[in-house]
This record gives sequence, C-alpha cells and structure tokens, in this order.
Amino acid sequence: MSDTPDHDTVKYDGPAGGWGSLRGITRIFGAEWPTPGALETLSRQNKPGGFMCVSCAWTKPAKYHTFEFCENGAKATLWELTTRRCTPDFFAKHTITELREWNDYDLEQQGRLTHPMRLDRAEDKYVPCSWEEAFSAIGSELKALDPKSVVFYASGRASLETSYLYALFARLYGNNNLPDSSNMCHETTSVGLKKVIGASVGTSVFEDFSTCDAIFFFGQNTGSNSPRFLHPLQEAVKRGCRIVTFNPVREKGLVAMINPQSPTEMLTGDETPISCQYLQVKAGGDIAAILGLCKHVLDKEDEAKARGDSVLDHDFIKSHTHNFDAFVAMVRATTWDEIEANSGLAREALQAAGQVYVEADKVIGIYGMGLTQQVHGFENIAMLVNLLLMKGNIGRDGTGISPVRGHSNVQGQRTVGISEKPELVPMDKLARLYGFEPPMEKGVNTVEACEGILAGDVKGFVSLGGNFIRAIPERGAMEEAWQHMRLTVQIATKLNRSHLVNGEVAYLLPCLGRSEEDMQETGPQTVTMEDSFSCIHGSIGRRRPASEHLLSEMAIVAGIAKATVPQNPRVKWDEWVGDYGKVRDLIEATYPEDFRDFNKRMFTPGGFYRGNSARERIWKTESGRAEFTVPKELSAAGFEDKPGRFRLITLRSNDQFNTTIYGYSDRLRGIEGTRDVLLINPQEMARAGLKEGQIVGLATDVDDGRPRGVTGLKVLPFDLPDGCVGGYYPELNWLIPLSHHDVQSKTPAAKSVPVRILT
Ligand SMILES: Nc1nc2c(c(=O)[nH]1)N[C@H]1C(S)=C(S)[C@@H](COP(=O)(O)OP(=O)(O)OC[C@H]3O[C@@H](n4cnc5c(=O)[nH]c(N)nc54)[C@H](O)[C@@H]3O)O[C@H]1N2
Ligand SMILES: Nc1nc2c(c(=O)[nH]1)N[C@H]1C(S)=C(S)[C@@H](COP(=O)(O)OP(=O)(O)OC[C@H]3O[C@@H](n4cnc5c(=O)[nH]c(N)nc54)[C@H](O)[C@@H]3O)O[C@H]1N2
Ligand SMILES: [Mo]
Repeated sequence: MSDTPDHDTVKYDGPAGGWGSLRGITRIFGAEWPTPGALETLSRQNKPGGFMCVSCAWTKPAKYHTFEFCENGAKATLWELTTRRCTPDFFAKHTITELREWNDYDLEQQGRLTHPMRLDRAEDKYVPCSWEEAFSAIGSELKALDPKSVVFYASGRASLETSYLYALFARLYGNNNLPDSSNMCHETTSVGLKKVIGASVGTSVFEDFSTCDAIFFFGQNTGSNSPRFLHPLQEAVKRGCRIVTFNPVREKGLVAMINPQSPTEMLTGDETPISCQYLQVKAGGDIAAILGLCKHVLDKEDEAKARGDSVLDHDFIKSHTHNFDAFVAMVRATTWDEIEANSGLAREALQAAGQVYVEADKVIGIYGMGLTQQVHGFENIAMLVNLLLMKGNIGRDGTGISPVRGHSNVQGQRTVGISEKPELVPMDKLARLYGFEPPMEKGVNTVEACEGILAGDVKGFVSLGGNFIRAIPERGAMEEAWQHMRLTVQIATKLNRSHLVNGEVAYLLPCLGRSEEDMQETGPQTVTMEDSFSCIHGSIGRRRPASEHLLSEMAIVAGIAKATVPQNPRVKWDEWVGDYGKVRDLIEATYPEDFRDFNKRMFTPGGFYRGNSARERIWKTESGRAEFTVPKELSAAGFEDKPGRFRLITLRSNDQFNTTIYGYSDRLRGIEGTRDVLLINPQEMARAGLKEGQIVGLATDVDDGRPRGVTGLKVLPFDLPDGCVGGYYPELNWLIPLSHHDVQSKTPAAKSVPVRILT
C-alpha cells in the first residue's frame, strides 16, 4: 500500500515562517496563486466584515495585520478557489472501483465538484441528477428508515447558521445522532474541562497573551496548524515571556520563527527563539511530566514556607478549589524515578521547567492533540489544570487554560446544538420554539457511530462536509462495513475517499465554499463562526461560485429536511434559507446569554465574546469548585511497554489540512517527497537493525483477533524519544483499533498507538 509518489527526502534547518512559507504557497498553487479574485479574498481574510479563513480556529484579532493569513490559511483559501472542476464528464470517464485506487491527493486535485450526483450501482459510476430528484429520493429513504438507525455527521467547518439547522433537522427527524469532527480531537477537552472547571472550552482570550509571564505548551504544533498564533508568541517572547514546550518532536515553529510579514526579518533572516526550554517528552508521558512540575512547585513551596513565604496561591486554593489535599498527597507519594520512567524526561529538566512556573506570576497552559488523543487524555488535561490551579492561574487576566481548536467552526457547532448529548442542549427551548417533542435519548458520537456501522445497526449516514471514513480509526473493517448501509449522503466541495465507499443508495451533493458569494432571496448572505477563544465573527463570501449548480450548505440541509420531516408551521425552511439573519434570531432565542443582539454584533472587530464562567471563577462543576484531580495512571498511553513494541504518533504535515493533502513537502520537519515514512531515532534504528531508507511495515500490537497492518514505509532517522515512532495521519489510520480511545470522551487515541515494526 503506497499512497504517495517517491522522491528523495531533504532536510530543512530553517525557522518556521520566512521565505520558506511563501515558497510553500507558490510551489503548490503556481499559476493559480496571483489571480485577482484570490488576492482580493486573501486581502479580506480574517478581518472585520471580511471572510473568515476555512482553515483553523485561531482567533481573528481586532488589530489585524495587513495580511491576516498564514501559509496554511492561504493554501486553504486557494484550495477552495481553484479553477479546476470535477464535472459529470469526469465521473462518466471513471468508475467508482477505479477511483478507489487513486490516492487522496489525486482525488482532491480534480477540483471543485460542480453538480449533484447520484450513484448508479449498475454502472459503478456517479451520474448527474437534479436537486429536486436528490432531495426527494433522500427524503423517501430517510422516511423509510428508523430514525435511530441514521447518523448525521458534521465536520467542523459549517457555519453556526447551518449547524443550528442541521441539529434541529436531526431532532425533528427523531434522534440525537450528531457526532462531529470534534469527537476526534477536542472531545477530551469538552468532557475534561467541563468536569474540572465546569466550562467545556478554554478560558484564555487573545489579550491574555500580551500580559502572561510564561506559557506552557503541550502537544500542539503551532507552526503547521495555527501559524497566525506564532505572531503573538513571538511578541510575547520579545517582551520577556518564557515559553516551555513539551513535545516528543522538536517542531520548528515552537523552536524559532521568522515573521514573513516583517520585511527586516525576511531580509536579514533574524529568528526569534520561541521556547526557552524544549522537553521531548515520551508520547503519552505528559501526566508524569506535569506531575514532575507539580512536585517541584511543592518542593519550592516547602522551602518558601520555611522562610515564611509561599509559592502557592493559598487564598485561591482555599476559596475556589476542591480535593487539594488528596492531590498533594499523591504528588508527594510519587517518586522521581516513577516520573522519569513514565515521562522519559530527566528530573533536572523537569525541575528547570518547574522553576519557570514557580517564578511566573501569570501562566497560560496551551495544548492540542498531543494531550487529547490519548487513552488517558482526560488525565492529561486534568493534570494541566492541577498545575494551573496551584497558583491560581485560571480566571485572572494573563492566565488560563487554552486548548487550540481545530476546524474553523468546530467549537461553534457544539455551541449551537451539534451534540449527541441531550443534556447539553436546551431541549425545552427547542420544544417551545418549534412545537415538538425533542428526542431525549442519548445519540452516538463518532466512535459509537462506527460501532453501530460495524454491527450493522446504522443504516443511513449523512455527512455535512468532512471525510469521515478517512479520518476515523479502523479503516479496514470500517470500509467493508460501510457498504452495507442503505443510504449515504455526502455534502462536500471536493472529491474524497468517503465519496467512493458508499451505501446502497448514495448521493454526492456539492456546496458553496465560504469564500463564495451566497446569494439568496433577500440578497447576499453572511455566515458566522466561533473561534478558539469563544469569539463570534461574521463572514461574507464574494467570489463567484465554482459552478452555477451549487447550493449553499444551508439550502442543502433545508432541502433534505423539508423532504423528510412533516410540515410544521413554525419550521420555515424556505424563509430561513432566504434570510440567514432569521436563523441568527432563532439561535439568539435558543441561547440568549451567548448570542445577545447576534445580528447587530456579528461584525464587531475581533468578534464578540460569548463569555466563559470559569474565566469569572464561577465553577459549574459537581462540587461548585475547581477540581484538583488525582490521576489514576502515570502514563496516558493506556498500554504497557514491552520489547519490540513502540508508541506510534500519527502526525500532520505542514502540507495538509486533515485528510486534504496539499502536497508532499513537510517543509518544517525536512521530510520531502513522500508521506509513506516511518520516523524513528537512530539508536532505536540500530537496536532494531534498521537502515535508513529501508522499506518496512507496521502492525498493530494488540491481540484482539483483528490483524491490522501497513506496508511500504520508508525508514527515516528522526529526532524522537526512545520507544516512539512517527508517521502520517491519515495514511496510518488502518492501524488504530476503534477501541483505542480516551476512556472518558472516546476521542480516538491517535498519538500513542501500540505497534510492531515488520521487516
Ligand atoms: N495546516 C493545518 N492546520 C490545521 C490542521 C491541519 O491538518 N493542517 N488540522 C486542524 C485540526 S482539525 C486540528 S484538531 C488541529 C490539530 O492541531 P494540533 O493539536 O497541533 O495536532 P497534531 O498536529 O495532530 O499534533 C500536535 C502535536 O502533538 C505532538 N505530540 C504527539 N504525541 C504527544 C504526546 O504524547 N505529548 C505531547 N506533549 N505532545 C505530543 C506532536 O508531535 C505534534 O507536534 O489543527 C487544525 N489546523
Ligand atoms: N490518525 C489520526 N486520525 C485523525 C487525527 C489525527 O491526528 N490522527 N485527527 C482527527 C481530527 S482532529 C479531525 S478534526 C478529523 C478530521 O475529519 P474531517 O473533518 O471529517 O475531515 P477533513 O479532512 O477536514 O474533511 C475534508 C473534506 O471536507 C470537504 N469540505 C471542505 N470544505 C468544505 C465546505 O466548506 N463544506 C463542505 N460541506 N465540505 C467541505 C471536502 O470535500 C474535503 O475533502 O480527523 C481525525 N483523525
Ligand atoms: Mo480536529
């Protein structure tokens, strides 16, 4: 199995940003890059009244740069604005069976989908159909199915307006089966932070980065995945803030950066060092590492106490937290030997990092997939919160816990009702507003949806964006089981693997992208999204749609809904599609605290802040206080180490957005030309008798009667801790068992998968 062409690999020693990032964009888009339309769109990107980037969820500051976009934001915009088209002619030429042999890159390279298509099983091809035909056929199929057997997935890109209607549709139809992409990334956050601080999202806001004294960074790759965040980091470092990073990989963006928007830096090549300490923690080693920091803080507290001083914020601990004594007892009882063995880090390194924490008055804790995608991901997050609580670093300016979210509106989708958990949704309000009895039975999340598909219980699957089959674990068994479903519907902009593994009846429905003008009855429409800091922004697309046959996501969701659920005078699909402002009014009526004066405030520069109780030190937890947690494990990996077993980290490159592969250049890590690689350190290579460039395979080291393997990986020496290997997501998703997920939230544990190397 090889998904990529093979070229030589080269090494990159330059910083993040800089000329490399501009070259990175030009190399991919070549002639398409300078079109006036593309430049106009980029010039409005992430600015008030402009267009909000379709890439990550990093905030859109009120005081913006001339170019408020990064290398990857530009790639994402240009990817949407491509001049290539994937037309009915293309589908007439290629059977589905043939297209399944293509790799992800080549599929998306066909460009924007242009027509609604229906699967013709006999011909093994997609054929064009009318929108009316698609809606009415999907409606009849859905009506014939048991609502409990249908799943409505959402990838985190769709607007607040579409997401609200999509969730309402599922509930009017009769279920809460609303998994979304956040089930694969920050569900650990939603569940974990809710439990320990009573708010399911981060507490920091953008301004906190201008006043914090230290930032502790865990498992988030800023240079690739939220590059605009490098600017505030660079500014923070310049004013003396200290950044300490924990990551098994020395990620370029967190080591140093050149600002591509600073002419002096571009000419002279001056780099800003970002992290003052970089600790290459073992994959799954963060519980122990953070425990080491806490142990150092307690040691320093003891010393301070002897002097009549203190390091801890005793007032805060006393009046705002719960379970502190049990936590302290556990930290004191854990030995440095245990901490070193489980984190892979030396005591001295942890003490030096802990000292930065001790000396800083205001600290922010940042994290990403390195903490969330672990079997004990909850414990990772709870430990980071423990560390912050010790010195009152939550609910004060310049402090906070700050998960860096993924998709551009993934956080917002949850805010407006895309959730399988009925208790998180104001069902009473929905009942009153729309005069129906919303389903109260818990729906399925991503892993449960997969379990249902494997068991044959799920018969219908509607996908609002995304590439579900490629993003989930257990690819082999899932692709096989997928085809036993009765109905699959994909709403998408570009062709991907999920469109080629189909149910008996299948539709591929092309939609507008966010950069395109969305013209409806009352004129061009605005859509809104929520960023990582809970700020809401309006976005207006201006580009001419890729095809005259496209509909907006709103119109498609409403079209399917209208053909499916019984008529209801309070549910006005056509009116809502005609004027998205009316949907914003309904969002406000459903969530009055979060969305007060929604239509008036949506173009507030910097977005309007939805608020966060934990930031106000109001703790909506069981105890009514912020919780110190005693971790049940010292390792987040969830399995024992043994000879020949490695912890596999599945990584994103600088040249992809999730399953969309822009190219084969992981510039910041110096890996070029191929994604079929096995990254391993030279000592481990020697121990395993491997040579650079050797082609090997990986097998999942789990004995559950289901063999899983990948072949054709090229061995590359890479700076990783002992016992860890690395490779790329999604190519290695064959290896992740569906059962390998965070215990509490069921987020797939893609950052420590037990594997063996096959030679
Ligand atoms: N360009 C681009 N931007 C994106 C995306 C993209 O694919 N491309 N995806 C978007 C989405 S949906 C998301 S969720 C975010 C994801 O953004 P991130 O949260 O940055 O996710 P990853 O790149 O998967 O992994 C993050 C880091 O975790 C480190 N890591 C792995 N295991 C461990 C561990 O055990 N401990 C620690 N401390 N670190 C570990 C890895 O080395 C890596 O640097 O980015 C969003 N932005
Ligand atoms: N091994 C491993 N697996 C992982 C991860 C990992 O780190 N490691 N990360 C996980 C994470 S964090 C996430 S979020 C998931 C990602 O899972 P998804 O969100 O399901 O996948 P994407 O790759 O973002 O979806 C890309 C597709 O979205 C469609 N699309 C793009 N723009 C639009 C639009 O505007 N509207 C519509 N309707 N469709 C559009 C295009 O057809 C494109 O092919 O993967 C998860 N899987
Ligand atoms: Mo994500």
